[in-house]
Amino acid sequence: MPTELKELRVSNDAMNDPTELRRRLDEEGYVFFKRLQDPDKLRELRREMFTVIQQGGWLVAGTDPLDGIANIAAQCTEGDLGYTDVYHKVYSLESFHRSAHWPEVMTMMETLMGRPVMAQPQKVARIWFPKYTEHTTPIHQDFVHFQGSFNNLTCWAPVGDCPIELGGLAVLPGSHKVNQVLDHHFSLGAGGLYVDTDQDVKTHKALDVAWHSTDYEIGDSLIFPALTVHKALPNYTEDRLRVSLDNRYQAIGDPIAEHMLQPHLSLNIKFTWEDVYANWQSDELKYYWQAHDNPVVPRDTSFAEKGFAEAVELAKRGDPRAQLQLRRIVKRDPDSPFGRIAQEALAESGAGVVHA
Ligand SMILES: O=C(O)CCC(=O)C(=O)O
Ligand SMILES: [Fe+2]
Repeated sequence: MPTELKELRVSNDAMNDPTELRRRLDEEGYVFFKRLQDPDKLRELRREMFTVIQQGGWLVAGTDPLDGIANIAAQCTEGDLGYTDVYHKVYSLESFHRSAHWPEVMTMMETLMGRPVMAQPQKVARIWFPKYTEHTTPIHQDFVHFQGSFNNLTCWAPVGDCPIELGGLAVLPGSHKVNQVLDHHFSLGAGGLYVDTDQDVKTHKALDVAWHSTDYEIGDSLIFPALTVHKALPNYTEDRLRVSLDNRYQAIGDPIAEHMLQPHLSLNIKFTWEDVYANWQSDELKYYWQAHDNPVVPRDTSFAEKGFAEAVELAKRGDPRAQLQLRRIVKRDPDSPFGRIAQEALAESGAGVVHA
């Protein structure tokens, strides 16, 4: 463990003590469990996910998919044209969706919330290439992305062991006590928005703490509410792909943001639940959320719009990361309003539009 990182507090000792678990969640802004999820089930899921990933060309051909040995030449990430070609195949696995409903996870969520809970329809998997650290998930609060309610809980769990160098999740304990959505700025990496904690620590004492993480083992699960500040660590391995589950849970009856009713990464590309369900064996989990009457609230696009406006300004001033981001948007979606503005900004900066 690098010296600047501290170990996550393990809460297995309090697993059967809801009051104490909620106290820890309120106090520390996260709870972490060793082997909350069954390692055998996760290994089976790993085999299925990595087999699809290998068929998509992201693992070295002929290697054991369970080893997760990345084909570096295929490097790409969320937001890249081409990422969804493989991601959406993984996303269509029935077993992947089912894992978010495993009783061990649902029971823990109900214990923590003290109310009946629903897994939000939009499940998320993260597939992170090695030696691609510029695209590491930046410091953020989940609310800007998933919205709905501050009380929503995220459950993050690697699909396999995830030692520090493979780039697991790190949290700032107690940071949820800022009790507000912090300013988020343009960044590369999942979500594309980051909190400048160095800056914000001056106004928010709760941010003046050390990062906590761990050498995750298969089954370990980190659970935190929507305002807890967190980030991923860089994947510094030579050749290993990091894959993790990243699911959200809400109390039944709480509001849900409209985009969480859609498959992940379907805003810029047509990808429907019918596409997801094409090869499912069972109907049990199809549209399961329609049985609940959660108020649906519009997506607040202001966070993403602000990040984009910052990227445009930075790109015009020659910032290479912002220019890279705009090129990716142009490649993905040249004729959208964002795509057009991005093309203009790149032209104005003198940077080419090609070579994303
Ligand atoms: O796995 C990642 O890189 C990002 C995960 C994350 O930020 C989340 O679970 O909310
Ligand atoms: Fe997050």
